[in-house]
Formats: sequence, structure tokens, C-alpha cells
Amino acid sequence: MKASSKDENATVLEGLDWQNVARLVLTSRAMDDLEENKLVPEKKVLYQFSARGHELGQILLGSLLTHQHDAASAYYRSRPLLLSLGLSNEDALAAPMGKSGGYSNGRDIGVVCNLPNKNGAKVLPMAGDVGSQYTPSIGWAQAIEYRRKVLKESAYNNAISVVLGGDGSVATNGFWSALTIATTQNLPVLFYIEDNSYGISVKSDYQTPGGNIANNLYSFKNIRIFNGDGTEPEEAYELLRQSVDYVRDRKGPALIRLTVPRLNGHSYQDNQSYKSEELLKEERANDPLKKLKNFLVPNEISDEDWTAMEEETKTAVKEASKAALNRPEPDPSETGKYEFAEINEDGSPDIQQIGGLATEGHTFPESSESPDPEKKRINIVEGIRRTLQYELKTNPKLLVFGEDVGLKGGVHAATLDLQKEFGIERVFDTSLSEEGIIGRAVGMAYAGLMPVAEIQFRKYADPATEQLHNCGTVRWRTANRYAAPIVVRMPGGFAKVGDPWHSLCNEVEFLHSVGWQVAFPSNVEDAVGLLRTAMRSNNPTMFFEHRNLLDAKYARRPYPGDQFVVPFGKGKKIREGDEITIVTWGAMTERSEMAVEETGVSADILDLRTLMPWDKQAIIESLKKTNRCLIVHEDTQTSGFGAEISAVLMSDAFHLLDAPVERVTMPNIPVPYNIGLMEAVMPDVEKISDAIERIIHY
Ligand SMILES: Cc1ncc(C[n+]2csc(CCOP(=O)(O)OP(=O)(O)O)c2C)c(N)n1
Repeated sequence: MKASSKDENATVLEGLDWQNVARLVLTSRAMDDLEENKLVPEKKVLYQFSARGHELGQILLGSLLTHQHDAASAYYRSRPLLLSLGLSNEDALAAPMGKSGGYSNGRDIGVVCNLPNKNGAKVLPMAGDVGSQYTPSIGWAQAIEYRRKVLKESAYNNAISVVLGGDGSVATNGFWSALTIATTQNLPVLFYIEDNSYGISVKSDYQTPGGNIANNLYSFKNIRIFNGDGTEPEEAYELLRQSVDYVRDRKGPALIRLTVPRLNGHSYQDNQSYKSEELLKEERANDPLKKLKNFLVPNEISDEDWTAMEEETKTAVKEASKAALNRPEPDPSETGKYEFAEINEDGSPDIQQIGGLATEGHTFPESSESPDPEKKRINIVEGIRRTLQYELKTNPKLLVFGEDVGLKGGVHAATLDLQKEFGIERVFDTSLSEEGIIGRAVGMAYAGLMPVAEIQFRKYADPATEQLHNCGTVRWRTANRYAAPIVVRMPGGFAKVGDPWHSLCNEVEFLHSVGWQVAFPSNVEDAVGLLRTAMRSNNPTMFFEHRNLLDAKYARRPYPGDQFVVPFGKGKKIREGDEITIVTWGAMTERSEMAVEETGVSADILDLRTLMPWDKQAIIESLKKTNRCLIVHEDTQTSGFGAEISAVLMSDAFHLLDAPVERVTMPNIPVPYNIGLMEAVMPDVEKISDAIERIIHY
């Protein structure tokens, strides 16, 4: 829109405090100015991503996020949005300086933001990975609908989820996964694409055919597309208002693409050598700040008032910057805090501000560490199903989902008939996108639910790696402002036949990834108790269901009762002896027991049951008696978890050892398909027995 008369502007000027919009755009611009011209050259800020050119659209969008349960999932160029949602100037400037307080207490780069904002629209924790912002936003949208429709919480009526991304981000898996879920499930989500024509230096026609995501999606079913110029105040506001209303009124998901110039390099270091002088000039002419001024001055704001506002915002930003520089450095002695949920000095839980059941004071039915066994022995599949069933029954905020989990009851039948009993809103199928399953779970956890996601086989968690890592680190990254306690159930390990896809264990990957509890039960009693603990935990849990144990005779035990829980970090001695300590878990417990019988040695066999945390103390106690240790695991050897246990024993229990710690594991290869090949490489009774003999006779 060109500068127009007051009358022509009447509609768009109504209902929006344009003076405030101008103040925020000027504030964001003054911040970028100060950082680019002073704070970065002086090395007070080490990472700078300019929002110059992107401010107007984001601030207009922020002005429309008026609902308490709205949430925006955003990315590194989104500071103007946060300013419009109430971020203080000082916090905005202190974070890039790595100072204490703010989004992360100096832990994360200052452009990776979040805003818990209890009583207003929230900004979900960002991540450095482009595209990872999309699926958590979908989880938030689905959780809004669940809380409103199923839990009948009217406070969620009309709330929406918004996700911001650049034109490069629309090439990511996360974008397409989110789009699929939003359009097939008709979720209240608005995709806000800021198209500045470039990723870093790669143009948008490499990111999307024809270079225009809006044009491509016009033919996409079930999503309304808005497309326009993000530098024109009237046009941008009108389109944003329409798109937000469209989603708020539950007409379906929407995508808005606004073109914007990126007036600086991608980051401070980027000199834009790939842009021509002509293009740079054209972009400068398209500066939304200039257009905003033309739009408002002199009819809405006098020239003098505009100049005064420019000066005021500059001064305010300078003062905030001084205050930010004077903030104390974060305390290095606290850096280790918040890998997991912490306990305060007075013994109370140190609960995050947003995410999980704990923030809303959820209470669970009574639990007991003593089993109350029924008569009949059941298999692991039935034990899992009954545990899910009881928790679904007693916790309306718990949802169970994954590929084929609904009508079919899961490919392993662990969720059989649960959809029939609890309905499609609580037990449901998902699209074939593991990133979608986990990212959505994370968003749901942010919105106060307990998602229990199934990954069909361990290997197929690979596409979800990014979301899994980010879920694990979010408590630490945000210094306990956000957490995403979820449960991920996944079958893995060998079965009657093996192969490289369905038999992978590789549990060590999750032990190395920060913030995850890892449970790996060897029998149904422990499976029930550990799964219940996981579903009531304030930390995310990876829950392994070993394929060969799902229906194995060895793993069958009586159902231990609806109250039964197994605390994490407590191993179980499944055999008592004094010549050797065997440390193992999962399907290797049975083989270890058989080897002990075959060799006739007197052994302590310790089933760790959880690997994070793991029961170091129980191993050391046992070593005081046996002075010899064998570790047996199915995962491959190099950097397997046995290496970690062994290293810890070297430093903490060296004085107790009369023989080297040995490991029996898979070699460093995938599980073969041919049964003979599989048996040849799998740890078996013979290999374990040989190792026992070697250690005993050392
Ligand atoms: C998964 C991933 N791959 C690569 C990068 C490196 N990277 C950071 S920003 C960026 C370009 C993103 O462009 P776009 O989504 O258009 O956003 P813009 O920076 O233009 O606002 C790239 C390649 C990253 N952070 N994450």
C-alpha cells in the first residue's frame, strides 16, 4: 500500500495500536543497529542474526496472538515477535551477550529463544536445527483441540498454534511432516513463512519448485493459503488478521507467505557477496520501516512524534544494553543443573514453568514398589497393554499413539482394543513420519499432556533423531523454563529371525543423548513397573520392549497389580553367588542365567533394568564379594554401554578387581538375516560361558 489518506486507512487502522507497532519495529531495528555497529565489533555479542526487514510482519502477527493458550514455535530470526509478546529489552539484549537470566541463563546462543509467558501467548523453545520448529507446533495445536473437546476446558476455545519459518525451512522434513498432520487432522495451526528469497545464500527456487511455497500449496487440500507482501503495512496486517481469524474460527489450518527483504547478511559474518548491487538497492527500497513511516506519518503520527519515538526507542535500547552488560555472568557451578528434573534444597521438586503434568499439579493414584501378583502368568505384550489401559483410565491427560496403534492395536498388538475403549482422540494412528510422532509428542507435552508414543521398531526412530535430541536437552537449554516429559516405547533387538532393520538395539545412542531416562526390562513384571514409573515421571523416557521377550516364556510373570512401580536406577539381582558378577539387561539376562547354569559357577547376576540412571552402587557392592565382573549386552561393542560401565568400574572399583572386566557383545556389525549368521555373532550361552571361565581362572 502506498501512503494513503486517513479515511482510506480507516478499517486497517481500527483495532490495532499502530503507534505501538511502530515503537516495536523501531526498537527491534535499534537493537540490530546496536549489535551490528557496536556489540559485535566489541565482541560483547558473538552470534548475531539480524531481523532487519522481517520486523513488521512478525510484530503484526504478535499483536494478533492475544489468547492465553496461543503458542508460537519460532526460529533464530524471530526476536521481533518476542518483543511484541512482552520480552523485555534487557532480556532481549542480555541473551546474545550470554549473560545470566533470560531464555537460557547463558547456556544457548542468544538467538535461540523461548518465552514461557504463563498468562499470554507463549513462544515454544526454539532450536538451532532449521525445520525442527514445525512438528512441536502441531503437537500444541492437537493438544489445544484435545483439551477443548475431550477435557472440556473452555479456556482453550479459539486458541491457535503458529509456526514461523523461512523460505529455506520449507524444504525440511519437519515442514512436510507438520503440513501432513495439520491437513489430515484439520488442526488449528498457522504456518507463517517469511520469504526473503534466500536460505543463507541458496535461493528459494532450490528450496521449493518455482521458488514460491504459496503457489505450490494452492492445490494442496485442506489448507487455506494467504500470500502477500510483508513490507506493506496494510496488506500484511489484513492478510495476517484474516489468516489468524481463519484458524481461530476453526475453519482449518492455514499458511501465510509474506515476502520480506533480508536487509543484512544471514548472520553478522555473512557479507552477502552473492547478491548484486542492484538487488541490494532494491531490497533497501523495500525496507518495511520506511513504508511503515510513510503509512503512519503524518496522518496518524506527526513527523515530530515519529522522530521523538525514534530517539526514545534508541535511548531505551541503549539503557537496556547497559543493564544487560552489567548483569552477572551465569554461575559456572550451576552449569550441570537441569539435565533432569531437580529437587530444591528444601526437598520440594524444582518444577519447570511450562510442560508436563507437574506444572499443573497433577496427582496420580497410589503406587507401590511391592508387587501384588495375580495367579496367571502373562506375556510382556499383555503387561504393557494393561499398564497403558490403567494409566489411560486414571489419567485423562495421557494419550497413546503411533503408526497402526489405533484400530489395528499396533503391529506388536500392545495397544489392542485400547482405541475401542478410550476413543480415537486418546489412542490414535499417526502418519508415517517418526519426526512427526516425536515432534508432536513434544508439543503436546509443552501443552500439559502426557504423550506415550510408539515407534514401530527401534531402527525407525532414526528419522526422529533431531526431535529426540531436542526433547532431551530442552530442560537444560532453557534452564528449567520448559520441559517435555514424554514416553517413547520402541521394540528392538533380535527375534526368531534377525535383520539389520527390525533387530537393532543401539540403546547406547539414547544414553549418550542428554536428558533421557532409558528403561530396558527383561520380564513383564519389571516392564509393568517401569512403564508406570515412566508415565508418571517428570522426565522423558525411552522404553525398550525387546522383541524376543515380547512373548517369551522366560519373560512371562504374573501381572504385578495396578499400583506396581519400579523406581529407575535400581538394578535387580536375579541370581545370587560369590565367584563373579554378571551385569546385563534385556534379552541377555536369560542367556546369562543359562551360562551360569552350564558352567556351574556361583554368580551374582545383576539385571540393570534401567540404563539411565544405572545402578553403579549395586555392581560395586557385588564386586566387594566376587572381585570379578563380566558385562553382557546385545548392542555392538565399540562404545556400547558396556564400555561406559567398564570405565566407571576402572576408576571407582579398581581396588576390588582381581581380573580384567570383560564384555560379551555383538561385534560391530548389523544383525544378519540368515539365522545361522545371526546365531554366530549374537552373544550366546557358549560365548558367555567361555568368558566366565576366562575371568574365573584369570
Ligand atoms: C538442519 C539444519 N541444517 C542447516 C542449518 C544451517 N543453516 C542455518 S540457517 C540456514 C538457512 C535457513 O534459511 P531460511 O529458512 O530461509 O531462513 P532465513 O535465515 O532466511 O530467515 C541454514 C542452511 C541448520 N541450522 N539446521
